[in-house]
Amino acid sequence: MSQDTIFALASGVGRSAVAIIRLSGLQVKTCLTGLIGMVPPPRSAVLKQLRSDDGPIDQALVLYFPGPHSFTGEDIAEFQVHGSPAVVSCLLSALSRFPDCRLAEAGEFSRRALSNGKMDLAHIEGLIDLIDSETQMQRKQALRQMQGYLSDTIAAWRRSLLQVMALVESQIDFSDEEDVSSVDLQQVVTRIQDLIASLQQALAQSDQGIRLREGLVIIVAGPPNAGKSSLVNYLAKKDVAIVSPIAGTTRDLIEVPLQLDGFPLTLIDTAGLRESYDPIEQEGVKRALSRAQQADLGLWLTAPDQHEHPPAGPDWILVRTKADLLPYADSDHLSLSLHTGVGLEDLLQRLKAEAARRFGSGDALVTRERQRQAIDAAVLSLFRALDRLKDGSSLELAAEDLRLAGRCLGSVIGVVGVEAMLDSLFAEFCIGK
Ligand SMILES: Nc1nc2c(ncn2[C@@H]2O[C@H](COP(=O)(O)OP(=O)(O)OP(=O)(O)O)[C@@H](O)[C@H]2O)c(=O)[nH]1
Ligand SMILES: [Mg+2]
Repeated sequence: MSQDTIFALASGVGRSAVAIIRLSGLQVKTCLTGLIGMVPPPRSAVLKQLRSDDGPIDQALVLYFPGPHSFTGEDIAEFQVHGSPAVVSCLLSALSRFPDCRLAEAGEFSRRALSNGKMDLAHIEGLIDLIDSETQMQRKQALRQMQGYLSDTIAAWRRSLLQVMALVESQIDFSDEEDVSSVDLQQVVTRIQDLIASLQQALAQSDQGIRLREGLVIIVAGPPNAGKSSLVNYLAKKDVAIVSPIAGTTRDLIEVPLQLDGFPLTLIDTAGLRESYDPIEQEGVKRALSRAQQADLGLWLTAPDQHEHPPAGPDWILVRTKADLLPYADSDHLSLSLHTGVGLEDLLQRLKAEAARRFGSGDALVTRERQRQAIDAAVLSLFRALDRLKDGSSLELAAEDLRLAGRCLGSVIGVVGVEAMLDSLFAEFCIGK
């Protein structure tokens, strides 16, 4: 790891009341002395004039967090300055003139926290997701991960695995003495089975955890003039799409991010599906059909005089629009009217139910594909170990499978075999984190 002292703007870019610039590494004390003439007492704010060789920079609240009890584990200083782009750039350039000091790369502070054992990989993934969270359910899930929900569980799983491994090793040691105790072997088998059950339970909820990070994609499709754009505007609570009585109004895909009960959704308005000679409309229809393939859920809208069926694609909710023009209720459709408001609450309830079903209650343990694959691989190794123990083929090979399972679990929190993915993970961070 580089020995450089790194610094970056930790708060948002642009004008603001306060901007925070953070600094981490061996030169922190030198920089503090150079800029404010002192090193503040640990973890207490001091109000000081920041000065460089060119004169005063700004008045700032300055904090000092000596390592190892800091976010990165190194000495850290924080400058809370006035949030003007000119102040920020003046301070950043003053910092860059100190020896061995440079601007941080994306995620570099967190990467140091990982290297110095302040956080593990699952904590860091939670932190990334917390910064990216847009809805309340996403925030809750990310905060839990950042505070160690998955990490602690992995640690507990690894502890029980270690106990099982110790039992197996002791059987190997004694196996040349006459009787390998079948009681002990049975105990090992039961413990492995219990562990597999907990891992599988976590995997069963992983779809929900992963989806909550990514959001649910709902496509709104149907024949032209069905009222698709009108409904999208209603759900988005703003005029995102043009509405008109002319069939074929919408051509492009219009994506609108939404929140429903704290769950993240993306609603996509599409071109009305019909045969057309207009090449632009044809392209719109092609895009609508192809996007429908990737959506999680579809709303298939038809007006009372339209009887088209939805194309292959996601699960469709059949919606009859313009119910105000309909003399009778249509039992296999959800009927609604934007003119009278009838059926709109039913649609919202239905969407909330679909979201709740697909996202779960937001307490999934596994929230990333990477974690799922590692736990999946651990389960496979555990099953292999079980087979070997049951048919008594080889204790040594079973022990090896258990070790392998341990490595897979270890990779979830980054203790083994994750170097290759770190670069891409930290690139997900903004600079300054
Ligand atoms: N009577 C009635 N008319 C509606 C209702 N909802 C929408 N409309 C009208 O239906 C017409 C078509 O609405 P749009 O939302 O543009 O329909 P669309 O499905 O997006 O149409 P394309 O983009 O052309 O595929 C407009 O004139 C709307 O005002 C409704 O609930 N009742
Ligand atoms: Mg439209």
